Amino acid sequence: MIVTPISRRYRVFGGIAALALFATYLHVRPQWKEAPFEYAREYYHSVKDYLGSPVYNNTLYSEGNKQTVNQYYNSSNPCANFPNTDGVLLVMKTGATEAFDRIPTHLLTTLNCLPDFLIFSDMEQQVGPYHIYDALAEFEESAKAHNEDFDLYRDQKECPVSQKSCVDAKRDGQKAWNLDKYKFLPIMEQTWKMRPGRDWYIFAEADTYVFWANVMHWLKKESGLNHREKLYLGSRSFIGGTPFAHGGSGYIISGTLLKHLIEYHPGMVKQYNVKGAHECCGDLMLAQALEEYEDVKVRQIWPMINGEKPSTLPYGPGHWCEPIMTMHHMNAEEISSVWQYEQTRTTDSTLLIKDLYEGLIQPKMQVTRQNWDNLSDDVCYINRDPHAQLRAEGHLRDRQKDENDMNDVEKEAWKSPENCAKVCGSQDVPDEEEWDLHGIAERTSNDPSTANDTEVAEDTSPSDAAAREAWKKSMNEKKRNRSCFQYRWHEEVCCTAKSFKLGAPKAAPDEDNLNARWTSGWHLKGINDWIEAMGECTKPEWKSPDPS
Ligand SMILES: *[C@@H]1O[C@H](CO)[C@@H](O)[C@H](O)[C@H]1NC(C)=O
Ligand SMILES: *[C@@H]1O[C@H](CO)[C@@H](O)[C@H](O)[C@H]1NC(C)=O
Ligand SMILES: *[C@@H]1O[C@H](CO)[C@@H](O)[C@H](O)[C@H]1NC(C)=O
Ligand SMILES: CC(=O)N[C@H]1CO[C@H](CO)[C@@H](O)[C@@H]1O
Repeated sequence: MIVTPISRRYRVFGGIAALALFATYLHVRPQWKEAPFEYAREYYHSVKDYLGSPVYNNTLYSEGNKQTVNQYYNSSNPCANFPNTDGVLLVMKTGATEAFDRIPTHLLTTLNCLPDFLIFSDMEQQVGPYHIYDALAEFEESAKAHNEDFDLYRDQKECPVSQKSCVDAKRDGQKAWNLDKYKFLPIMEQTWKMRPGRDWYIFAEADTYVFWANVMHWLKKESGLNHREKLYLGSRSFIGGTPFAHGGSGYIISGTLLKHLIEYHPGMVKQYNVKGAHECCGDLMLAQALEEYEDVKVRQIWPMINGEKPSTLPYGPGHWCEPIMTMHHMNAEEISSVWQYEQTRTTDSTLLIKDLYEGLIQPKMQVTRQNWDNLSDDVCYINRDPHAQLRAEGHLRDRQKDENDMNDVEKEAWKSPENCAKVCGSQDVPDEEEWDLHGIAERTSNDPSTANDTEVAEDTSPSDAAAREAWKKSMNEKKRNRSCFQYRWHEEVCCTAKSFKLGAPKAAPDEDNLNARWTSGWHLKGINDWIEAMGECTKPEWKSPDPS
């Protein structure tokens, strides 16, 4: 065959093209295997680039948080400050009845920036380009067959319309919970099969929010932990004396521990699948398996791994300079807000619990809210009348202050929301403007509760700056030592809290019965005094895991 110059050119071109294709294949192949979601993500990003850089008013921005969040939300490059998550895999657990309510918001926020993750449910499902795996697919038929807990598993496969329509018609949320516990150990097994050999595995639920910058920084820089050790970290709870990492808060397992648990004990998952029918909870069973087979117990890293959300977190002592790594009970809207907050902070410093308060909660604080429960229930004041005592809820009755320890304000606190509000006020310390040095001496000698400070006052002369300084220090200590920040009043039960939290609305009573209305109030002066006395957090208080 005669080779014309043109066909030669084609052949050279073809050769080069083939080589280029092959090289591209070699380059891309590991990503296919490792990161099945990379494609969708890049497509998404290229489409967004094409659409331009959307910049919006930041809906979180308000008078109260101008210092901490930006006025505008530049949503064009959401993953720019996202940490490198090499070696770490997120495994999210959900249920078929809730997946479509919960998963999409994750995909639009944090999961959008993770190169790889796994989502497990109790049915195989598809959300757009993302696959949700059935954690129970390999569960033995014999263990499922006569187990009522699997009714939902069977029913939802039969559902001819959307899961939500089938569930709404039955209104039986308990069934999803009953099925949930069986997923934990099969998820461990399938995760190791599908994504073996990662350094760390982070397990979360569909209502858990993960603060990735803090998690990665802690794991790699601050924790001093080695993924080659067998580690199980989380927020520790107990059931029947057994410690376990609370599932909803999220928990962390080292790759080495997961490998040992799955590879070295072949019958383990099967054994626990059967055992599940007699246990309450999957997170507890996981802890039992880790202890039984690997002799590993959970190590406590609460409050970094946290079971609350921004509106229920008890801000105050012990919840301030600590960095936050996870939150729980987050609905879709809350997940989106916290993500938006992360995206629009004015700083990239470590996100502390205090920052959540300043960015998201402080702007919502006001003196009182009606039909509101701020979750005040640390110390209670209830009418001593036996009938009133009987009416009050048991756990609140148990938290009553001993009458002999009450001051006059506390004795009257149950009578009305206004009386209840005064309890926190009785812990106030005078403002600096109010205490000239004579005032200091006077107060000290008249007020037995400040007996500690007598020494300070004794050698006080009106010009003594040092004494003033010492007094100030002691006032600051008092501000920090406050044990009453807010109150809640309802049906002659007054309770106060030793932390401050926003809480949630309560239904208004049917008739206009003021007594039955929930009233909540915040002692803003006390809260702000405490915050001021705490000062800046000089450094993040990372928690070292308690020894197991
Ligand atoms: C942004 O907020 C300002 C007021 O702060 C308002 O006047 C303006 O209409 C808002 N823009 C958009 C696009 O919503
Ligand atoms: C938004 O961010 C993108 C990418 O980070 C940047 O190119 C663009 O200039 C920003 N837009 C505004 C208005 O700041
Ligand atoms: C702080 O409060 C505790 C208990 O309420 C009390 O025992 C202690 O003396 C207080 N310390 C100061 C400096 O007021
Ligand atoms: C909304 C909410 O969590 N309310 C709680 C308020 O506090 C009482 C007493 O502790 C609880 O029973 C409620 O569940």
